[in-house]
Amino acid sequence: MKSWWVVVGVLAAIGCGSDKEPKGTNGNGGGGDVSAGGGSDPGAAGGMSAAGDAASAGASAAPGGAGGQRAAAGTGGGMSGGTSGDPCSTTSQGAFEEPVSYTVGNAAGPILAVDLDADGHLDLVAGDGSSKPIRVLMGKADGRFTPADEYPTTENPIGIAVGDLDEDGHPDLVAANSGTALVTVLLANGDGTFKSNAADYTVGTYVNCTTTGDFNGDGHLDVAASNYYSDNVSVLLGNGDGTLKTSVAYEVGRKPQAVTAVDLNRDGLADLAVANGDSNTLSVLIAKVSGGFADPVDRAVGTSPWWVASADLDSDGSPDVLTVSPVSDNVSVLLGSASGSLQAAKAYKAGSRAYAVAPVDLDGDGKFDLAVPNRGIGTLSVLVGKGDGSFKAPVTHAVCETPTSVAAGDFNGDGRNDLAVTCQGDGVVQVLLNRCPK
Ligand SMILES: [Ca+2]
Ligand SMILES: [Ca+2]
Ligand SMILES: [Ca+2]
Ligand SMILES: [Ca+2]
Repeated sequence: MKSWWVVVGVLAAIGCGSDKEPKGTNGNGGGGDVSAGGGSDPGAAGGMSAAGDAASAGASAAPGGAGGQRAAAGTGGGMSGGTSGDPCSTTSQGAFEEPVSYTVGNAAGPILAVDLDADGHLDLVAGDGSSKPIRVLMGKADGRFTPADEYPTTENPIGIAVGDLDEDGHPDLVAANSGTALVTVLLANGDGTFKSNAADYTVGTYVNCTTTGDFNGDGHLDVAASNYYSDNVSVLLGNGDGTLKTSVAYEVGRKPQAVTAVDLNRDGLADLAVANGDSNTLSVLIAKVSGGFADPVDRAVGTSPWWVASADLDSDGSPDVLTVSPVSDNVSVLLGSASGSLQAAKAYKAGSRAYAVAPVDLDGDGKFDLAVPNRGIGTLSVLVGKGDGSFKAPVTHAVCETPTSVAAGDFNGDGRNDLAVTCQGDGVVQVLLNRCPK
């Protein structure tokens, strides 16, 4: 049996990371993605995303958050207040409460918000680019979280995704382990803990991101993962019992950094959108009814795209796609159409070394806004959405020094979307509760 809310709510939730540096920047690791084997900069990255894929289940993502189960994404920030364009300009101290920090790994990049124990409160899942565990923080009614519990994967889980792979109604986790060319499936017990028999599946070299969706339309969730050094994505069809078939590789652009599942042509089969870090493109792979995928169609986006997300930004029923560039410091928005093709990207400025993007309604007007952590300057940019797929100039909020990823959802159940930001180096996730007026 399939738990519908899981399918609708968290199908494409992903959190990805990479310890590669985007070309053209000189971050901690000294730039360049040329260091084989990884490791120069534990962290770069991460992101979050999510809202979108409701499309895979035939529904369109709603920008609102309150619902609880969806893993929307967001951003947030600290204490700047009141400038024109601020989503909460009527408050004197800004949109968010003082951040509350929770310890996770030093190389924490990816983060997801999902209700693991079905208690109505979103929980947080954080990956780690420098060690083995995934960390799980259980949400409480007041928007606070328990200290992290650790679940081992094989090595450097810099990408994470959720989905009910064994169809027991509980969202399970998939980790992309960059250090081992493996994805790990952690099956959930439904109370926030995971079974001890985690299973590993071979994918490509330096797998950095993973996502779930039903690509072949058999009703069972499948897994896809992007392989940085293999220039492809691996697709592992699900058997419905928590196990996966042997991976099949599909070529994409150079150095894929992130992948998300989204049903772009709304035929009931989840498709793939892949950010190619070294091609400066987005590859779209439309799933075929006969199995597999059509050849990729590429669209130019910002330089060294680092993250990909999807949501129906203009509420026309067709999912749209976003990438973020830490070199161009902007978000590329590609609006979808009923046929599944994407329009040319429009760029929206974010901040220095924009690292991830989360579409989420932060000001409560029912329209998607964008939350973007800026790793270069320790800020989060909020781009208020106009509802037609375009966005206002960013409002900047101060957060931790090196924010790399963001997840969103209504953590405290007050009907407003809150944010969780991972802080690389600080080894924490900052939770920012939204206090915009309703
Ligand atoms: Ca929960
Ligand atoms: Ca399937
Ligand atoms: Ca499709
Ligand atoms: Ca909004």
